[in-house]
Amino acid sequence: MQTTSGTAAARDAAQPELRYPLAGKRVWVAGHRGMVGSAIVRRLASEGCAAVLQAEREAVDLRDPAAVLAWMRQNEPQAVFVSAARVGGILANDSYPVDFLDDNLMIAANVMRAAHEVGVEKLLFLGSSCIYPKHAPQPIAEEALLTGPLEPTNQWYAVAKIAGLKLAQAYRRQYGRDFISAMPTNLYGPGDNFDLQSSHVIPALMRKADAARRAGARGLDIWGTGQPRREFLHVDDCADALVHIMKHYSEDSHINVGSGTDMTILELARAVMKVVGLEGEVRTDPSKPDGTPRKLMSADRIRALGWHPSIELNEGLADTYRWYCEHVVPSLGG
Ligand code: GFB
Repeated sequence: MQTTSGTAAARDAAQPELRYPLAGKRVWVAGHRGMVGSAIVRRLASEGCAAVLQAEREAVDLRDPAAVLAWMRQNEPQAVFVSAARVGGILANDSYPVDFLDDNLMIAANVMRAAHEVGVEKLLFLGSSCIYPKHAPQPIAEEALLTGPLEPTNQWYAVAKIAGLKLAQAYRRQYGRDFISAMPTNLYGPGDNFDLQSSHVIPALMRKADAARRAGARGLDIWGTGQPRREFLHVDDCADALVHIMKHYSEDSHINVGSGTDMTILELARAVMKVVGLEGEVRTDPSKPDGTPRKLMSADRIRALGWHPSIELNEGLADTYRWYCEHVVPSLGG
């Protein structure tokens, strides 16, 4: 039976303090063309912002400090979502270490320095669950940061994201800036990258399964052993969480953004086959890297802040597949 204090605690968790309302604010979504940035722009439509600012890539290269500062001075954002990043799946991370380390360091440093100089009121920096040690205890709490060696395939990206979250903390500590960081788990959804060499696992498996079904083939080829476990979150759930964090969270520590459950890549492959309508077996390829064995993040902190995901994996996969069929398949001539 629920106690009175339990009821009060549940109510407090459901209604966290509104620390930073976005209504009436000029909000910049850095990286608005990406999967996460475009989802944040969609989500902000119901927040009553004065403006949702978007910097086109041709107009400002976020790796160029002078260009970022000039754009910020001209556009005067009050709040910033740093969702711009060079991202990719396991193979891209492993193949282009300079791009993943250098681009992401530059983006984090330039956007935060300019935000400080123009007096941005609140900034949310986005990282990734790969910041945690390869063998962190599961589910991974925020405190596990820097307690052990990283997964080698994505250490370059992870180091850049760790530097970014530390930089946000440093601005908070040295200058009192309200800069915070969120670490989303593996994301998927409309707007994802479906290129087989550089994508994450969900778009890759969806594309391969769709091509096999259209060709009348059976079975799905996956990389690795199929045994690694991953936690997946639909990008619209992620955007909802990020807006929630922007409004309700103002702490030194970064905060995890996840669904709270994980599955093996083999289970994921079967779920994708079902959504796509492909019959047959899943064929593994142990010559390809598995990466981190497991990275389920603790969702305790974000749950305590009153946020829960609402999109089930099968529903999210179906939504993503519809988007793929509508937006990507035609360009493949399929
Ligand atoms: O999504 P993914 O590329 O990234 O791979 P990570 C997840 C798992 O799926 C790995 C397996 O064990 C892959 O071996 N997998 C199976 C496949 N088939 C495929 C396939 O066809 N394509 C791909 N891509 N994977 C990334 C990091 O790690 O996660 C990034 O490299 C970032 O830096 C991102 O942190 C969230 O989960 O292994």
